[in-house]
Amino acid sequence: MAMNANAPKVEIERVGDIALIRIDNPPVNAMSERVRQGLEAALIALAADPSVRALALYGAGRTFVAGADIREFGKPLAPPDPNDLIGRIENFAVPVVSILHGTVLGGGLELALGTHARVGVEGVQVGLPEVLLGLLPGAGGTQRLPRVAGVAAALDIILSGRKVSDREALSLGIIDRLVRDAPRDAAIAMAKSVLDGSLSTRRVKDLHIKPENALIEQAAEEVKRRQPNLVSPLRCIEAIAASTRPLSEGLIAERKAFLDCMNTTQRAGLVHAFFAERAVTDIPEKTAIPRPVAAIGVIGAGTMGSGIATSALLAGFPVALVETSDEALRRGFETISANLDGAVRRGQLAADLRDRTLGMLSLSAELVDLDRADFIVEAAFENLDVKKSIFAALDVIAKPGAIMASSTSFLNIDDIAAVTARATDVIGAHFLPPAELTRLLEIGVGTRTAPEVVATAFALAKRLGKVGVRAGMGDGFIGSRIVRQSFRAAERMMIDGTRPSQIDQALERFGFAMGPFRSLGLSGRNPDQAGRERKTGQGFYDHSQDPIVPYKPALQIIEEEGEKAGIPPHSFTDEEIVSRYMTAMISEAARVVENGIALRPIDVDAVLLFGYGFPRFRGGPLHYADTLGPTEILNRIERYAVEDSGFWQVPDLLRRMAERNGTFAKLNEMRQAPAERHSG
Ligand code: 3H9
Repeated sequence: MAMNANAPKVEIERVGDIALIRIDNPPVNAMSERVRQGLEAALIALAADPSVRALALYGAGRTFVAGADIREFGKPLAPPDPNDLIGRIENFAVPVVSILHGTVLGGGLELALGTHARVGVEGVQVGLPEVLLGLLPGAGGTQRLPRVAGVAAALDIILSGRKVSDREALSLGIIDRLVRDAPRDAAIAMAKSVLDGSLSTRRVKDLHIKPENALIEQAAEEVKRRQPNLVSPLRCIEAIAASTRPLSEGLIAERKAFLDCMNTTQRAGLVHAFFAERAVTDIPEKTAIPRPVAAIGVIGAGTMGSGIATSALLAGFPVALVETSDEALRRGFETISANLDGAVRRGQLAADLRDRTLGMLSLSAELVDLDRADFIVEAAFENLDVKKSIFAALDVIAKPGAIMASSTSFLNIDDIAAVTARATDVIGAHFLPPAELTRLLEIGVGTRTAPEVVATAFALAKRLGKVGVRAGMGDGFIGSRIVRQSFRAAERMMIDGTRPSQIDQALERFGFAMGPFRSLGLSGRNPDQAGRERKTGQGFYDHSQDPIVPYKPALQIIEEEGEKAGIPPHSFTDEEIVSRYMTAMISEAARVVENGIALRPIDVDAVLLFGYGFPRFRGGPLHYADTLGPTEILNRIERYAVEDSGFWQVPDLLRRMAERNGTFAKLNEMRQAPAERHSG
């Protein structure tokens, strides 16, 4: 989109005795330095104009202000300070109304809370999502939201970071009225309503707050229990607790907590994760035109196939599901029904739409019934011969232009494509279990895959609400290959005499959603498979207990194996466990970047964050690697290599980075198309 970078970000328009202030900073009207300067200049000019009787503030484009400009984080805050600006609005002599449309988040809502009345345009969502970025609302949100909505609602909204719907915002008093007009029309109409007295105004700073000490304490206890690693939630609570003091004092407490959080590595990690989700869409094929996709086909009704089918149904697609036997189809149908019930419980699917959604599913034991699907995902057994025979059959059945995807995690897409006469239409679509929930979709691009087929897979990922990440061909795509290597490091520690449960606990304390052995035990989520795993000694936990406990026979086998190998029992400390596990993960990730399987380090981060439960506040393995520095990682590998030089080898990329003072962040910048680099 062509944009004039020098165009004013804030403009005044006079309509009689009303002044409209329009904020125009695409794409989301972030409150950047220039927007703040523009607002300040406009307010100073209007304050000096006695003919102005009311102000109305609104946003151009798709939304009112969606927050502070996240790209300015980590640098000193340039003037004017948002608090001064919002104070200037709150103290303005004539009434100021704000018109809220789109997603009014963070600094955007804080700006609106400084105005004397807030009018929502239908469909607006409001929220203070700073906690999701490792921060707290730093421009009065922790002080003014409790004043309008009460401490309980403020705790809920600020600690969850969730988006509040238009109706809820109205009922909580965050907005005063809902209208249907376009923002500029609403601005004129509402300023007139203020002047004729039909829309009342007030200054939020003057509102009385009811102290809720018990609620504050309860929230703090809960946060300590549920999010023991995170810094900002407790600081949010501390700032909200200060809201019972006069505004000027509360704002000082809020700002101190805000700046403390701004300086944490967690904030940097969470902001990195925010941009990672968006950076992965920058692919070489982004200018290709996606093919239309109206119907989905899924082959395989196991946990994976059923999860993929559920995901597609939830996104509104009709789905044809194919399996070899009626029995397998029946089980698939039950799994999908149960998945949809889960979606209803989570509020992801309206209860009254559940049956209709399930009705979009058709079952068949014949591949020919995929003849109408535009995008077919094969989720059969992970075996090249099985996949080849399916793709050879699909080649005959699928309609021209249909995309044929394999949900393989390790097999080479080129080998699968080779059995068809349309290798350009074959692609990898690696979903992660549980596929109806996990956000990652690794898109494996074969040597011959056509650009528009890649673009279609990315467009589909977006429609499924997933994060598509491009992976080139190699031994395993990005995620499974990296995780296999870190798992091997965990196995080595286990063979050396460290209990799997201890390894899991150390990594869970580090922030992983689940330790490697625990996730292995769960990978086959149906009881048959878990039972088999246990019988073969591959399961490390007894999942029949709640909470699950280490499975004794498995531990016994491990100890016996260690004895046979003549290894004395040895327990690594938590710190050593994390160090070895992460070093193995980072090394393999560096190789995946080095040989081009991942486009950039940030793509690897996205894969681990959105597919493998990597702690978001650590930003991904390669963002975390930068916090250690390449020399430290290199030293660790060399130290471990003394014990096992076959496993621990320094990737060339890391060695070069250590020599040249490089970082993965710099590599991200270098591999970004020049026109797209953030200006800073
Ligand atoms: C804050 O406000 C602090 C204050 O309390 C205190 C101050 C003292 N800044 O997501 P999309 C970019 S903290 C800069 O694809 P959507 C985004 O990177 C902030 N850039 O669109 C993308 O760029 P690109 C609190 C931003 O329609 C493009 O805009 N606010 C910002 O799916 C489009 O974004 C938040 O945390 C930003 N604030 O979703 C809100 N926001 O095209 C964060 C977006 O180059 N933002 N961009 O990849 C969001 O949640 C979503 O972007 C939003 C739109 C819902 C707004």
